[in-house]
Amino acid sequence: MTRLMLGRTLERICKAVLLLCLVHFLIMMILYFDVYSQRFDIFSRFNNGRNSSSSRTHPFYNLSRPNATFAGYLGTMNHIPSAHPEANVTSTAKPVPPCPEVPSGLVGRLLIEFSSMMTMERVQKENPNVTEGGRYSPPDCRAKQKVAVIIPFRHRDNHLKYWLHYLHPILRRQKIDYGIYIINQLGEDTFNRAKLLNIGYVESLKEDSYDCFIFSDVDLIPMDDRNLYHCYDQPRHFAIAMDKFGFRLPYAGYFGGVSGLSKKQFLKINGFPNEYWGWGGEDDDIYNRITLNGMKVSRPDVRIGRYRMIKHERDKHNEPNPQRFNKIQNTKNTMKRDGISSLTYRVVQVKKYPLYTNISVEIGKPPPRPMKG
Ligand code: UD2
Ligand code: MN
Repeated sequence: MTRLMLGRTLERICKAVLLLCLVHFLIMMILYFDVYSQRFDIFSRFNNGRNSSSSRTHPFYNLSRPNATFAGYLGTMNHIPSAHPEANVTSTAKPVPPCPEVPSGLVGRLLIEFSSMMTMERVQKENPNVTEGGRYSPPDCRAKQKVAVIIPFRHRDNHLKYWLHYLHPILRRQKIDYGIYIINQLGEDTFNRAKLLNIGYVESLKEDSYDCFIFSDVDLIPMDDRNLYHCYDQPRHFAIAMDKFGFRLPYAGYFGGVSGLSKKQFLKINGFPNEYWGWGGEDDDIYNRITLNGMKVSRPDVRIGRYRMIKHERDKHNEPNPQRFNKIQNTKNTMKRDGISSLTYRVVQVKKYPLYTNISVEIGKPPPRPMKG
């Protein structure tokens, strides 16, 4: 009899354990798909918010979103940001206070992934508060600087979607007053990143009185929103710890990826060189310009300046520039004549999209190489 009872109890315990395992497995599956696929928008059924910012109240839902953090997922955050401040703004004419040095809505480390499909429609839905041309200013405080974010571009539409998906919410949380400018090189001649950045400087200033210019590759996403996209006392290098370099600065004078200069700093170095055609060297030239003009590069903490780069092959017509090693030896001589003061180009079209302004330009081609011998 007692044996029978013992057997039954054991059977019940086994059943309960099995059931628990099943429930656990189901939860893991749901989380797995939400994190790695995003296409299975399972949690959105429990979330009535229209945009990504309102989804921030659910830490799990957040994980694969631009607001996602490891800390939030692990429950180690000391706070989860409340609903987006925009929602509480009324139209009373009260003057807004200056924005705080360290915005309170930052979430820290972010989970960045590029495996899910991204569409522009989705990114637009996520960012209803961004106005035409990719403009935004914090509704509840006055930012000290107006920031133009400038992206050199050609045939990277897929990367641009991810960039917008991640960066708009980050910049919003950082309380940046900003505009996004895509400088699109027309034609198939050799790519010229630094010249496009110079054009971005001139063209964005035609749109507004920007104080600060942040130059970003289209494939680079910050992994921490404490890496604040504004200008500093010295020219700023933001992308200091990239996945492709093992999250370390590849060399002391590295200035590639994402950088930021105030108007004054930019003009002090005569802008960027226009004569680097093809891949490489232009970032080192800019670094030389900064140090030769008595400035220092400022950088965030290595734990904060982390970036993920979307994997890609080298583009066509952006082959490594064989002249780059020679050219970077000569910055001291060339910087006065080659720069913003000697910039020539032709704007073919300025088009305002909901999340960015596209400026398509003709920039010419490299001068013919001198004949050998
Ligand atoms: C590195 C630097 C980059 C620059 C470049 C040398 C990093 C993360 N970045 O990038 O700042 O110094 O070397 O020139 O180390 N682009 C297009 N279409 C093209 C070619 C380039 O849109 O056909 C743009 C795009 O924004 C891209 C950027 O130019 O992100 C840099 O080119 P890349 O990504 O091919 O070069 P990469 O990753 O070696
Ligand atoms: Mn790249």
